[in-house]
Amino acid sequence: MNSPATHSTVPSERLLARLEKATSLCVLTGAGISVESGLATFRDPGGLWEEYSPADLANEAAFRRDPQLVQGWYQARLKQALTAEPNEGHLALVELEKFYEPFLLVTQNVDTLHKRAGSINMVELHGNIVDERCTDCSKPPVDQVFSEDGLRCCGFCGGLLRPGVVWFGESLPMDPIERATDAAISSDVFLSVGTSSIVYPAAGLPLLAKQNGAYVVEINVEPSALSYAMDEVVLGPAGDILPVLAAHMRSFNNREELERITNR
Ligand code: BJW
Ligand code: ZN
Repeated sequence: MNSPATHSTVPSERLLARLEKATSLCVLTGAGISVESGLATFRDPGGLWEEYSPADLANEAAFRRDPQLVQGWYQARLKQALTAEPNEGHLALVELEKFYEPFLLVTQNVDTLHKRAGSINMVELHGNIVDERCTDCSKPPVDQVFSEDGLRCCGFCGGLLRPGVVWFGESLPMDPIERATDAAISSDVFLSVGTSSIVYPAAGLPLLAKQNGAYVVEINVEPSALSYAMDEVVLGPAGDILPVLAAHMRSFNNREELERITNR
């Protein structure tokens, strides 16, 4: 039986010590990390699914039923994502990456903000909103055309264009989920950031990490569906908490480097 996770608004000394000792770090992010970039989450009040249910939008059957609605929704979100800028949380993860080998950032987000922030070792579990493809021939839309009712179609075969994201009931891309699973299993510390932890298989990653001995930490403004399974829950915005972790590792490494030089 798990002992209940420690809940605090600041990272514990234990977490900071674990980060100092760790060799491998795996970080899972969800929509919450992009809130401070001005993007909405899915399930929070005022979120992306307040008006429509996932069944209306994020699955293949819904797309076939009402392609206009789904294409329009994704075009609007694409515009928002490309206008948004990475925030302090995204940037702190870019810095944390430098202190660990191996490091893997596993994101469920489709907004491309991690990539634009400069994260290198990362996988997009649910694809991204920028890379579209044809539902019939799978080609990217080089020559987009419009149907009579205004739908965006493939210039090559006339098939409907769809976003390159993973909808409910669809398999996750093979390489990203394999890399994410390996990284979770071999991590010394696992951070689960800004996710409600209800969508699988992503939500299974912290559990896998925990079963394999990692110190598992949630960073979220409120408890998630998996808080009970965490070693520690840090309650606060990702854009406030992650920079504290990055700053700690920066000064720890500077101290180590100074000691190494002065002991020479
Ligand atoms: C802050 C903050 C701040 C706010 N700072 N935090 C096992 C058990 C049960 C079901 C399944 C299972 N395995 C598979 C399933 C089925 C299904 C599933 O999980 N269903 C559950 C909902 C019950 N999974 C799938 O279908 C997956 N495919 C699959 O498993 O394939 C194999 C298979 C095939 C056929 C049959 C069965 C299996 C695919 C899942 C695809 C998910 N796709 C979406 C849409 C992507 C496109 C798009 O963007 O439109 O991905 S759904 C949506 O949810 C999106 C997200 O990536 C994902 C997760 O959401 P996230 O990021 O957690 O956001 P929120 O809004 O839920 O939470 C935000 C959090 O942030 C909150 O906690 C806030 O508190 C917090 N927050 N401000 C820090 N400032
Ligand atoms: Zn086509």
